[in-house]
Amino acid sequence: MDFKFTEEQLLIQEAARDFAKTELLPGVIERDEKQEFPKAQVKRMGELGFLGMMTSEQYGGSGMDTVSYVLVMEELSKVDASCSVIVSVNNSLVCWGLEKFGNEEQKQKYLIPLAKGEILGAFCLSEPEAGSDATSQKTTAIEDGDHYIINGTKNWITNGASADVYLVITQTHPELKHKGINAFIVEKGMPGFEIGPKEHKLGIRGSDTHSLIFNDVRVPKENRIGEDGFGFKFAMKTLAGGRIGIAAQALGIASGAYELAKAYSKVRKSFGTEICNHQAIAFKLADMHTQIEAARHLVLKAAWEKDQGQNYDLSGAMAKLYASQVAMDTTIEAVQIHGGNGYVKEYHVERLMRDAKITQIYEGTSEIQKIVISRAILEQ
Ligand code: COS
Repeated sequence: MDFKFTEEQLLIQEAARDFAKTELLPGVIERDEKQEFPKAQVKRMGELGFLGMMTSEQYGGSGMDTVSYVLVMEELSKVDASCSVIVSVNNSLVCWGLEKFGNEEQKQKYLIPLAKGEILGAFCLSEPEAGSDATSQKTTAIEDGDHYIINGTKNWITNGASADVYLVITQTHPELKHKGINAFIVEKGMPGFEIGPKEHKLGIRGSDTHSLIFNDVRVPKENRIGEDGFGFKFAMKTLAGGRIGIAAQALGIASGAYELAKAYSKVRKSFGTEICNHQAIAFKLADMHTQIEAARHLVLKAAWEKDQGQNYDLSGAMAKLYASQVAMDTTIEAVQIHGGNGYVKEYHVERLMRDAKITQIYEGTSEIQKIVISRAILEQ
């Protein structure tokens, strides 16, 4: 057992910390308020290699391990969870899925520019009536010669308007249920592909979330990922890794709020002393620190298992379930420690509290994680 990070992991962690402080922090409140997509910041993250961290160098990525990726996710999320979700989706759901399951032509055409950050990706599974119940896909992809014709609607898609390439999960053979599902690479601008209205959200307001509408969109057969009927497995396997990224995001939101609350408690005075000297506050900090450390261990363990080539469905689900709860609890307490100041935007913790909530919902709700965990432990 070795709890030490490698030199390379420490360097990338520091690089992400510096970047978050110097390039994400300025303007983060305004971007949240205006629901402004962080275009310039995403471009910089691409240049720094944050958008294709785990993709091998051969396909334009940084060739790093999952541990490095979660370290970066934590640092970015401490400051700007709207930026980190973009990193998470592009890395875990789009680039990873394409490198693992795409064919060589798909990798050359799409993965290389995605991993380099020259273009951005989106992952489209959720539908108005298929979020948790992911096998109930209503979007159809019907074979027509050398093409498939896609019809339907996707909901709550991260990078909805900003992406260039969309991985779209569809139903081709409804009679086969989940075994009839296919995943396709759809390009922005393909005729019949429309971007719906932007969602007005509680948190991660800088990330742009849209519904997507497909009206007879003709997609060439070579854009199908894997064999006919592989789409559901593709989605499940990809999401299992995505959950590690979101767990790291939740961890970052929690540790960002904790660091702010701790610093504030050392300067804010009440009853003649800094508030950290009141046990009521010190004990909150003790709980926050302990829970964050426990979440960090779960997140790193899941990342490590993935790097070792082990099955990480269970560890990833546990990491997400726990870290997202810690994110919620910690940010609420961070607002409480800040008192009235916690309720106003300048102190950042109210935004982190709003951002935390989504980590219990997307890429599988907490209830879905409990299904995954309970099934896995009962099989053991
Ligand atoms: N890796 C590989 N395959 C998996 C898998 C995984 N992690 N999880 C499930 N599968 C496979 C199963 O093995 C099964 O395939 P076979 O019939 O060939 O054995 C198939 O997928 C269907 O699985 P299952 O019968 O368990 O389906 P359920 O309808 O019970 O759903 C859950 C399983 C709930 C785990 C799944 O629907 C899920 O993860 N839902 C949440 C989706 C989600 O995260 N939505 C958020 C949208 S993305 S922001």
